[in-house]
Amino acid sequence: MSLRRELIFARPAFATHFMILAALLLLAHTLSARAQQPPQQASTPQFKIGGAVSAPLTITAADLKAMPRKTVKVLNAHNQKTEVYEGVSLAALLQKAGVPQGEALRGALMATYVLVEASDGYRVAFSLAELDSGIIDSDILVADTLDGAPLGQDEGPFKLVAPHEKRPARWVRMVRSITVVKPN
Ligand SMILES: Nc1nc2c(c(=O)[nH]1)N[C@H]1C(S)=C(S)[C@@H](COP(=O)(O)O)O[C@H]1N2
Ligand SMILES: [Mo]
Repeated sequence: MSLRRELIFARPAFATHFMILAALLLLAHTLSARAQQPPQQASTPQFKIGGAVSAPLTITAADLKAMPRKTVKVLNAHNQKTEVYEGVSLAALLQKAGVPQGEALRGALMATYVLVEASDGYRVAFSLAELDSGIIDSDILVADTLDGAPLGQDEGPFKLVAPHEKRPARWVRMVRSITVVKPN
């Protein structure tokens, strides 16, 4: 260490001032970085469709209302109630994101699957083939209403419903994202 540096840092007052200055600079930097961030999006209800798709999408509640609507009447095996869900078919949403359908669904796409994730971390998979109308008539839909009313906080705003399954285990409450996954 040079004599000059030793002299400077040997003086406690200088070291203290130096540290206060450094702390202030850090604080100023943090505040300005925060100010530059875009404001938090007001939580408009939405979910994402992404992964191996040609046109990743963010679907809002309004987008869903504007798409062709489908209604299913189904017995919920859990509560033994007949429920009417309304929403948009999952196949139609995937088509909007550019997922190949019909004759174009071949080769590696036959092993490609759709991961539906909820805000509580629950995840469910469907293969693309079981959502393709050229292979099977799927009635799986992303619903936004139950018995005519918007879905509540613990279920919605979006709920994936697979009406023909015996247990509602692949029904996904609070859908947050739909990701197309092509395995290696
Ligand atoms: N988001 C989310 N959806 C979910 C689950 C979950 O834990 N989280 N559990 C699943 C299972 S295993 C079942 S049987 C049904 C239960 O539905 P219910 O809780 O609405 O009766 O929801 C399915 N959907
Ligand atoms: Mo379950």
